[in-house]
Amino acid sequence: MHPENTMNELDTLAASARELFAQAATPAELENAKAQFLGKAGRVTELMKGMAQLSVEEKKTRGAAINVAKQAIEAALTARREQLAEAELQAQLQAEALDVTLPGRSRGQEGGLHPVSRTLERIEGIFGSMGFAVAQGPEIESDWFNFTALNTPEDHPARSMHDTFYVEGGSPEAPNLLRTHTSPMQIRHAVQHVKKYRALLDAGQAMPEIRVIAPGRTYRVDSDATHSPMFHQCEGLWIGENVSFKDLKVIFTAFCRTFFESDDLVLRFRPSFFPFTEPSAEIDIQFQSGPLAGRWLEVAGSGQVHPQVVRNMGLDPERYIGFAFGMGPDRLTMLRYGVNDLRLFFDGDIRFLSQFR
Ligand code: 2NL
Repeated sequence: MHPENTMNELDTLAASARELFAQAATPAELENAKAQFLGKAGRVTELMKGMAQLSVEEKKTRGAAINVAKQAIEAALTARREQLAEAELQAQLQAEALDVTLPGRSRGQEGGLHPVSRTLERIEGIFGSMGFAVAQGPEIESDWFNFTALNTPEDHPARSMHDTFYVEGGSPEAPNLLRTHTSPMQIRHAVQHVKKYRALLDAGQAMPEIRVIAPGRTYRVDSDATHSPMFHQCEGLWIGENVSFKDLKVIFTAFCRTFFESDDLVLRFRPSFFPFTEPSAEIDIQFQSGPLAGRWLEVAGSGQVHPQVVRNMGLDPERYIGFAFGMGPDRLTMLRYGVNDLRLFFDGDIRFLSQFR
């Protein structure tokens, strides 16, 4: 055989191997193709066998040439194997691809804040923005903080067993009870505040103002469509040297307009009576538009803090004055969402509550 033909023959062999390997679409097809060249009965093996009759010299050149072709075929095989493996991996990755940007699948109904909790958060946010601290404390109170410190006389009906839940602990003269309002927490806050600034006060210097709200659960023996034995209250207190009813009007008007998101809402202060304030006023609001427009709606009680209550805080009522108010977040929630039965808030019926999520 002519050397050039030999080279051509081997080149052609390697080329046809490369072509066949390229045509193999799967690893199995590739292994079959490999057998045609490198297997026991493969073309390269045949060529090797064909060298038997050649001289030693010829075997040298021929053998080397076949080896070059064999190595080229092996290299082509390895390259194609890697190509197919890489393609297989890419196909698998493609098939198992996850879109991590998809929103998660919900495992049923999602929870949310109770509508009254939403109201409490709104109240705290609005008064917080006007410089009021938020005070929270015990729901089981002493008779002193709940009634006596608030100037409520011994024979006041609120102190009767019919109106208030009395609990164990304490003594007949100083019983414990479930607080009937959150004012006791304001007294606690005021007493703490005054204690903190006692030295200033004793030196005749001005004390920083007391500005606080007390939101939370309260309890009274009462149950119908508009009363629940447990209900919420939020009281507010502002005490300083120059705090007047005008400040109460400004603060409470700003609060109502922000809370109800209604700039033209009108307030009315209607004379009333509470043992802990003098003078006292009920606060009514009137919407100018919307489903409740035109009616006067009672939203809070208020007044100038009674001198005896100021004294019970440890302050001189001749120097320190201020106002207080108390409102019902349950009722505010009813007005805001148009709910007409208070009991719906406390029945725990998910069909009702889920509407506020
Ligand atoms: C109402 C009435 C009111 C207060 C609460 C108060 C608190 C302190 C001192 C004086 Cl520490 N007063 N609170 C004053 C007036 C009215 O609430 O009808 N609430 C729903």
